Amino acid sequence: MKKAIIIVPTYNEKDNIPVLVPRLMKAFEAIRGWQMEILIVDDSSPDKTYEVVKKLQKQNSHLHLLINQQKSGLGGAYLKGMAYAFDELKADVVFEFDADMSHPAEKIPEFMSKIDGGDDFVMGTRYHPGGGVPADWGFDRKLLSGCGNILISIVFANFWIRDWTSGFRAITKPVYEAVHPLLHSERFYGYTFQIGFLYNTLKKGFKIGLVPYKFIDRTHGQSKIGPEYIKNNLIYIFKMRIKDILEHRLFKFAVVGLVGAAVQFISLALLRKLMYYTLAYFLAAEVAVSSNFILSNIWTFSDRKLKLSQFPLKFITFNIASFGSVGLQTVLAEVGARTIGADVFLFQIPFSQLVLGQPFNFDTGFLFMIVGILVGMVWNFLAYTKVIWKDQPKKK
Ligand SMILES: Nc1nc2c(ncn2[C@@H]2O[C@H](COP(=O)(O)OP(=O)(O)OP(=O)(O)O)[C@@H](O)[C@H]2O)c(=O)[nH]1
Ligand SMILES: [Mg+2]
Repeated sequence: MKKAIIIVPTYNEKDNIPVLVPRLMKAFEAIRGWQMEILIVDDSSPDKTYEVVKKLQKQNSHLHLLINQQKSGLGGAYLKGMAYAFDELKADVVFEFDADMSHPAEKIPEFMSKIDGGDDFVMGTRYHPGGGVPADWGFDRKLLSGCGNILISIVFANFWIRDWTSGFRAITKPVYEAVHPLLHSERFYGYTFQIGFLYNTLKKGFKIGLVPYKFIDRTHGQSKIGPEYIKNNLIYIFKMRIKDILEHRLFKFAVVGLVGAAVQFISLALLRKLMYYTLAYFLAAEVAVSSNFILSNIWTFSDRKLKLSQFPLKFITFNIASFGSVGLQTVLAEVGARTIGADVFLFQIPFSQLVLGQPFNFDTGFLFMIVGILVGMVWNFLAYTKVIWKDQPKKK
């Protein structure tokens, strides 16, 4: 039979455990086809929560206990607990579950039927219809939680997820195996573990199910996660997002393009002193094309690097694409000039001003310059991704 383990991290929860365990056992009764177990991960709580667990273990063979010598925060406790549950206890699914009864245990069967239905990750959510936070939460707490989650949605550009910080979740083994190696190098504060885990699950394209639930305030013990974590959460989400953008192919492509433009400009300035302008112009363009080719290969397409033997043919293709893009812009400029009356295009500025001695018309010329750059970028990006660094289907 497949096994699901409810992981409950605890720090000073001795009063909650004796109520929580029977509640979970009761909820398990409605679940068919799964072996349901509980794993308490206690960080050597000063109130000796682990002693309470040990006592309960005498009558319950489905209750496990993992004791950490040091307090390692929610994220650290979950990572240790998940490793133990999947690797030692051979779980197929684990849950994240708070000890303070904030999460309704009777919702667990609903999570399990979503897993049975093929979801890889099931997310408890307080901000979808059917969910909620306690009505007696103060205005500040509602505002903080609500606005915090909206802000995270904005930063990550994902409005389908509305509760990033909820700690009521079911996670299948494939999700754990794909996501936890990405998290081990990080330090977590407060909710950053929850946000980071969910965000990486989304990025990996796993199927996520939602279960709305009503959050219940704790009656015993003290909250460990306070407003001091706001700053850390903010830093964390912005850092993750910026890292994502910096790693994005389109961003690298744009940077390489800008570097290429600078290389061309500088080469032209140097070369025109040595030779005829037209020759210098084409040589400078070729230097820029070569630098773009090399930078694209080692950075933008580092995951699809070309073999040395492919270089000659691909470099010729790259040249055709690059000059094709210039040709396309020329055609556009011509059409623009004849229809609207724009003078010239970006790359024609040196031509018109220096070679032909014509002034550059910035009014309409500027518009076509922008359009030209955009069209040229789309052309180049397509040529790079679909032809030169075409994604090779992996051989089985
Ligand atoms: N093992 C371990 N568990 C922790 C640690 N910090 C928090 N927990 C547990 O994580 C769960 C969630 O923490 P809470 O303090 O309830 O945080 P919260 O739910 O955001 O805050 P409240 O709404 O005030 O309860 C509880 O079961 C805590 O006992 C820790 O450092 N180590
Ligand atoms: Mg709580």
